[in-house]
Amino acid sequence: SLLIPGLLFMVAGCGLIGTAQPASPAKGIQVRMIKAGIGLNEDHPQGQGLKKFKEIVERKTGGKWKVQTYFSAQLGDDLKMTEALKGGLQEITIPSTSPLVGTVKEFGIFDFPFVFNDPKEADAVLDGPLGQKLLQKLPQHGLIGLAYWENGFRNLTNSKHPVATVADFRGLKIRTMQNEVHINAFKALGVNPTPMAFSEVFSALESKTVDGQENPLATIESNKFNEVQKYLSLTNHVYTPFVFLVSKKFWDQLSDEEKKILTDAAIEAGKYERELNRQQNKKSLENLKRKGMQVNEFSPEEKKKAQEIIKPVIDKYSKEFGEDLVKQMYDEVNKVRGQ
Ligand code: KDG
Repeated sequence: SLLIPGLLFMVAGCGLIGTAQPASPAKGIQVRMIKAGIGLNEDHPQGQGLKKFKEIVERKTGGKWKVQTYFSAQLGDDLKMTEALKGGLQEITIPSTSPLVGTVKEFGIFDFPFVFNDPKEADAVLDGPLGQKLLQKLPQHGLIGLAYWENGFRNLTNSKHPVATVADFRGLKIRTMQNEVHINAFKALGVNPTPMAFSEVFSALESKTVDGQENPLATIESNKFNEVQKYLSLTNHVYTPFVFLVSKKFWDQLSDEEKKILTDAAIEAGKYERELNRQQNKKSLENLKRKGMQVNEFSPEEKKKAQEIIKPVIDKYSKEFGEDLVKQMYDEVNKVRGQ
């Protein structure tokens, strides 16, 4: 028929016009496949947040983007996935800031114990000038940081005895994140710290390679640490955030419209995740008690003592990360407190 040659001509014509145009910058929304991986499992608020992110992005791109989600360190631990982002082999990961100090050492200020009193203070500082200043240190390392999500206040579990005083820390072998502040702060308390990736923690606890670990309540429950840990001490010793990372190699291919969709989705899903995590932490405390964990408080007096003991470590790292930056953090916290 007459129709077919006409169609062919049109297709060929489009092709010609297409090649005549400059290859970049990308316009509109392209078809893209995105690999997003995290260390925690699908049930954890972080997993739910990642699923929410997928749903938002796929909807806003009219299905042109497909987000493939990988949970429980299927693509590797925080460090491995972050390296994959730098190399352009993976598009998204959401690690704790703690193991990222090898890339941007200043993230270590969030490893200082007892900085925030509640999650709202953390939100204000992370979403404010200081948090944004730190995100801007990422692009020179091949990473784009779009938002902070909540990991939360960390609490100590172990299989030996309740930790209710600073003296109770002595002699315990505790898994820590791969981070010098954590390692040295625990050393100061007389702990034998054993840094390792999160994906190895359960079996290290089960085989008694370590006596304990520390993580937010939602993580302790969703990873069933209660099955291999008897004692839970509500130390709330540090608030470590998650940071939503995108590969810069990927980011640089995106149109402005795509960048906006991605950024908005990371923030919106992050708000959802924070809220979910706060609710889950309350539920997890009840669930962990019900499942047989012996829970104790860690009093404000003991916290003060711990702070005194750890102070030389904090002073040392304040110099290393920049005293101005540390001061800015405390100033911003005080501002939120209205002081
Ligand atoms: O997905 C995040 C996890 O990989 C990890 O960052 C969790 O806080 C964590 C830990 O203890 O390693």
